Amino acid sequence: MDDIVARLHEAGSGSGLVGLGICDAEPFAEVRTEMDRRAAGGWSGLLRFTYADPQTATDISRSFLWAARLVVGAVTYLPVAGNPGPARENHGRVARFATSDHYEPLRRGLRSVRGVLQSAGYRAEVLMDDSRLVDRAAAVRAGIAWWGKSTMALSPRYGPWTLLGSVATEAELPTTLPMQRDCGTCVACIPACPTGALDQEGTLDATRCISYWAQMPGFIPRSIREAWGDRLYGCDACLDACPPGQRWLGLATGEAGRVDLVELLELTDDELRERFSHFYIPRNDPAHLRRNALVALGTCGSSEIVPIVAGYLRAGPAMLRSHAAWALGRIGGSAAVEALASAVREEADAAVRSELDGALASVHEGGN
Ligand code: B12
Ligand code: SF4
Ligand code: SF4
Repeated sequence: MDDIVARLHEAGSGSGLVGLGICDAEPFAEVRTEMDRRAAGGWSGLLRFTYADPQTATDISRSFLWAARLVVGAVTYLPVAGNPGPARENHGRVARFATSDHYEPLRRGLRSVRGVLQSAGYRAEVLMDDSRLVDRAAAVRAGIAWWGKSTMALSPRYGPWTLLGSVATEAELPTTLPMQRDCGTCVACIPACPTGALDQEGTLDATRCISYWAQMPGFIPRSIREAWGDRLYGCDACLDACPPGQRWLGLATGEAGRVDLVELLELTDDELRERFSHFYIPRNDPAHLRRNALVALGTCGSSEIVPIVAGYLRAGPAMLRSHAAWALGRIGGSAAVEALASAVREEADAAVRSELDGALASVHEGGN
């Protein structure tokens, strides 16, 4: 077995994995309890993924009866994912994990690990961002990370800047020891969260998390929009604040992840799907990307783009009409007021009318 372990490390590091550990495949009982607690508290919101079936997500034997071990791998997406650079008018920002398909190197690394196991005659299956496994729990048990208060799995060298996955196998490999480390007295991520979604016990209230709303269908609550900033997809605020990740983050100097939102609003559905094919887009409906762009323009939009945003007051689903109204209320100016006032006279949907009224009131209060 030691020989296979050496080959696993060789294959993993040779294909870009920066961490590799092995743990048993016993059910993650405490994680199951934690998921149930979050669901009961309403903190998992309408999350599907692992929350669709927590029992399966925390017990790998329900998917692979033969699984005896999980070989857990990590990649880092820095420094390649770079920095969004200074805020720019009419430009949104993509969180670093999604500036391109950073899961691809992880997929490659895990497949080469699987290859070693299969060529030694063992069954092996790759699980990566899969509903059948809580990746961070496996990483913590396999000793390649510790569980941070931001809920991120942290590693000493890369902090929170990793993506995680596993290979389930029947090979009874020797396991690695969990890491003897924790966040200590640090609480930096908690005040750094723009929406107060984190607490000192390491609970994330997903219903207050910007990253959650960027991937959810429907209307984004106004309180979340207020804190949204110029984000288009994902949020890195609790990762940016994390001291163990600072040194590694400091090496990411290239600019990446800025998106021209006006250009985005002019793309067709097919063009949006193609350009952002590595994003999780709810119901595969690109209207959700336009919605996110409108919310970001509420923070970074200039008065010149009012006609483009105003175009959304009349066309498209109520979700877009509402978010366009909100954005115009924030951008302000006489052209925005005119567009809002004219739309409110014609709007038939009561919820959208209320957004239009709210936007007009906020323009007047703000003295724009
Ligand atoms: C649902 C989900 C989300 C949801 C909810 C996240 C959450 N914190 O619960 C949303 C959409 C908000 C989200 C956001 C993000 N996500 Co996400 N997400 C997932 C997904 C699909 C499932 C996570 C899950 O079910 N967790 C259940 C909870 C209970 O467990 P956990 O927090 O993940 O794990 C910890 C607990 O189990 C804890 N634990 C263990 N025992 C006990 C006992 C007790 C009592 C307690 C309290 C806790 C505890 O230790 C674990 C390790 O930290 C995973 C992929 C996967 N299949 O696992 C990716 C994943 C967690 N996401 C990931 C990433 C990168 C992100 C973002 C950084 C993206 C971004 N920049 O916007 C943000 C980070 C937000 C944050 N602070 O967590 C990475 C995290 C990598 C890492 N190094 O930690 C994952 C692992 C994807 C991957 N394959 O790499 N995500
Ligand atoms: S991803 Fe953003 S909104 Fe979500 S917990 Fe972290 S800082 Fe808060
Ligand atoms: S910011 Fe501090 S408390 Fe939060 S996860 Fe990082 S080390 Fe832990």
